[in-house]
Amino acid sequence: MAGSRAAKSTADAEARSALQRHKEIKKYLASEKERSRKTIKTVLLGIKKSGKSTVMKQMHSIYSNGFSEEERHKARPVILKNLLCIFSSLLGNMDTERMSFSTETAKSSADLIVKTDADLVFSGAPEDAAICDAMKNVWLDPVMCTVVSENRHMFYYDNWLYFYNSTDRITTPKWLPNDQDTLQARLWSRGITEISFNIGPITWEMTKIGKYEAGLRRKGLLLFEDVHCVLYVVPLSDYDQLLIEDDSMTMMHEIILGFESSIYYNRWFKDKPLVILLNKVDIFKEKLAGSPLSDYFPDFQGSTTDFSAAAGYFANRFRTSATARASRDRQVYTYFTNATDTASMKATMEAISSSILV
Ligand SMILES: Nc1nc2c(ncn2[C@@H]2O[C@H](COP(=O)(O)OP(=O)(O)OP(=O)(O)O)[C@@H](O)[C@H]2O)c(=O)[nH]1
Ligand SMILES: [Mg+2]
Repeated sequence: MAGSRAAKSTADAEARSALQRHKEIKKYLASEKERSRKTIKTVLLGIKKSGKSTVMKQMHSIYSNGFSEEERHKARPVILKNLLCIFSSLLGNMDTERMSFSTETAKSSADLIVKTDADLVFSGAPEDAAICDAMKNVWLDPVMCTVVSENRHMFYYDNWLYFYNSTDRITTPKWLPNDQDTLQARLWSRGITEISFNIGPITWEMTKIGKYEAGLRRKGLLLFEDVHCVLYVVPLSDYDQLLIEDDSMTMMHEIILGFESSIYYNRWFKDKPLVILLNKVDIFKEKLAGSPLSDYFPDFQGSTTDFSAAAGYFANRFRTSATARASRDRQVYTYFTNATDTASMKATMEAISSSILV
């Protein structure tokens, strides 16, 4: 009896010691893994509407398994406001002499939308439901097909059709945005946003600078001090956007000049790898046939519909325009992206992570 108690206590002691060893090994492996982890600090820059927030949201969503319920709840009033702006703009552009609604309900709904304060906050109040119903009534009217096709390229933000086409779903009471809706919610960004995420052994610390305001510039410079690389977002689809102040130039000419002076030759980024995300390839591709690249960049030799040649032309411009006057060893990498496409953004980020910066 006494012998079996002694044997049991020896076995217990051995089990405890094995467990202790197991814990120590686990701790050691975790600390080794942490030691081998590399941190890449990066700043995300680009002109207004280039897609910076969308890239940030993608990183957040991809590397933390989608948006949380709270984040989707927060996106709801933003998207409803986006939708209200879309309807107000469409109705504002509608030629009322030529086009009219087929029902009284649609007409009175349109009147309600036009009269609604553009600063309305969708707080969940009963009035929200009335506006939602009004948007749906207008959306159901056949005249809207003509209005939409006439306004296809007249909008202040690119993806208005995504929300417009989802009006039925979005205006349903208690609708909660899904991941793609949350990603597409359009909110003008201000200030600095930071996120951190892991890709394999690399921890990315990404900082987005919203606007180059005076106060931000100071903070921005502090941030730039220890960055390892710069991510610069370029909206390719701006190749044919003429500047209001000088219609011999497009937004893309201005971006290329701005890239050279504020990024390439910026002393804070000297010797830092520059990763250029040539974004909005989907819109770029769609625009090319109707708006030939050579009309705006006469040295482009390819055919009007040759997407690869046109996209390659810009990749080349960004890689070589500045290097002609500076070090040829400077690391400038270009990637084509559609920031709204989660799978392709994941693949791009992983390619950047593994092939360039390890
Ligand atoms: N189709 C398409 N739309 C895009 C792409 N990237 C961004 N967008 C859309 O373009 C609009 C502007 O994108 P944002 O990410 O808000 O741009 P931003 O650079 O943060 O803009 P600011 O905050 O104003 O500086 C949004 O409606 C996005 O959904 C893309 O690659 N393809
Ligand atoms: Mg933004």
